[in-house]
Amino acid sequence: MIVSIRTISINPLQQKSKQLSSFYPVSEEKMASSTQTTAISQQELPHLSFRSYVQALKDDGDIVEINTECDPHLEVGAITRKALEDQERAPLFNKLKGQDENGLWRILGAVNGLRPNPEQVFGRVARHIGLVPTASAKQIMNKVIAAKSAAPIPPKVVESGSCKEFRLTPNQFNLETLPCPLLHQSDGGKYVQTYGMQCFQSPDGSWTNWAIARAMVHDRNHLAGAVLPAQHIGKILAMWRKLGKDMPVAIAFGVPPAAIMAASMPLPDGVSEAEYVGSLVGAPVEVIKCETNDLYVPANSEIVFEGTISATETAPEGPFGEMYGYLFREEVQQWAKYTINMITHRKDAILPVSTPGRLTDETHTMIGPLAAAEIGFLLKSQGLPIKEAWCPFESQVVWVILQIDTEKLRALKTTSEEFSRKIGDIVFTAKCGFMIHRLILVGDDIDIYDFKDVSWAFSTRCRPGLDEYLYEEVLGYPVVPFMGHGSGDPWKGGKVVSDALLAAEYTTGKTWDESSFKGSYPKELQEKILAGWKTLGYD
Ligand code: BYN
Ligand code: MN
Repeated sequence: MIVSIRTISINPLQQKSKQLSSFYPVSEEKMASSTQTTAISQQELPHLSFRSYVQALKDDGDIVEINTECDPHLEVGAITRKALEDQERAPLFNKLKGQDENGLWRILGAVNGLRPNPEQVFGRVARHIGLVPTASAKQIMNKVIAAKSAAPIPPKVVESGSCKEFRLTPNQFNLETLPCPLLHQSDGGKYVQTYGMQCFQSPDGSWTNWAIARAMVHDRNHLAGAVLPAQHIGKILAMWRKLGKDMPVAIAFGVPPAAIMAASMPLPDGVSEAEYVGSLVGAPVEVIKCETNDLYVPANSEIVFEGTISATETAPEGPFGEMYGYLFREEVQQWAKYTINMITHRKDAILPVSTPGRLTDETHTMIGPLAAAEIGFLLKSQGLPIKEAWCPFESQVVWVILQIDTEKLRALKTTSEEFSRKIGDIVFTAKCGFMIHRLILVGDDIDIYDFKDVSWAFSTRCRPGLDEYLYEEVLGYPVVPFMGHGSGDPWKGGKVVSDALLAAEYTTGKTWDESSFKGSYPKELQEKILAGWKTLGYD
């Protein structure tokens, strides 16, 4: 079936996987020093190569290889969903119904879900950005934020790459028979694009954007995909449509894990995600030109779809079981129509797949924390006294918690209303606030990564009504069920700043003792009790 084959000279991964695995457990500092090694070995690190990432998960004991034939029709989705909900190891489906003779394709599910081991809950997220798997949420956030102020490192163009091992023209592939998964029983189509990266450019070439937006199979060589006007894919597509031109696009699957993180991050308008990835990993991402257009994709991608989004035509898309844990059966809309002109891929390619729904999947581990990082950075850059920002999964990533530096707050001699409005005005009109519907302000005593702490503060310090500042005129995110399927305008409003700082935090500082073991007894007494805990008869 495949006539045109271009083989790359070596498959360095197979030869070096032993050597590489000795890299994995090293500290972040050691990772950084590996910048000094050759360009090839840098590009093979798990955060810069999807194939190495899969190997790293295997070495971590974090993958279940399924070698019996599985059906992309619901079976892959169901297994992945259970693994995600149970925080189990990621399933690698090696044999799928519909796979072609060159292994197009296998599927990895739960690519960026959570791990069962409490010391490594964020192990997969950490591996995406070159941190050790024991990295905490706070360490992950710090690395993502630090890259925002580092010098951008543009991608490096290379002439060969494993994504070009096989090339398929439209008469050589059929999306209707390839193992595109039906992920939930009522999905409107086979969502082949859930963890690939759309690469596209503004018509003048000044802005190259990488993003994730869902897309399903329409027919043998077309996809239908959601393209929200507020997202960069919507903004850039509008520029092409204004010129009456189809937008060239590539969807690259199995890209460097650091790149897929950046593609899920609401970086500001005009910023090219590729340059941010460079800053994040301290090295350029290697990219290679597409065969049928002038776009560039990561050279070691597993699979690349090259094509266009029509300037004029649309196609029915949806419904899809989404990140909030619902599929609304009537939700079919006319969205973007993609034409796929070529597929290139490596041998035995792995298609990464996200099966979103109830906690905890990639839409939670990536969208929420990355939006929080951007929101915290934006507020700090505007001089606001924010210490940290986090998006608790328990809020289904609808909330962002902002920890306020209350000493600096008191120096501002401000009020709850003035301060909360200042924050809401900035965040709810910014790109990074698009999907976030509630901001909760908490004091320094609250550990924002601990939902028990957050919920304690929110429930006891924020007076419903008086301490809440509503926004009905800003852009809303229609996918949130209370927006798209609620009683108001799906696209507008429904946002609030909830001030969970007590009045004293604006004036005198804390006037209370926390009624807890930690907060209500002298340190020495606590230590004495802890030291003698077992002799008292406790385990
Ligand atoms: C959209 N449309 C989408 C998705 C989406 N944004 N999805 C999505 C997203 N984002 C998924 C995953 C991740 C992010 C779908 C589900 C799907 O406009 C990680 C896994 O809801 C499983 C496919 C979020 O269909 C976007 C980010 C990003 C956008 O990726 O908002 O910031 O890029 P840009 O506009 O900022 O450049
Ligand atoms: Mn962008």
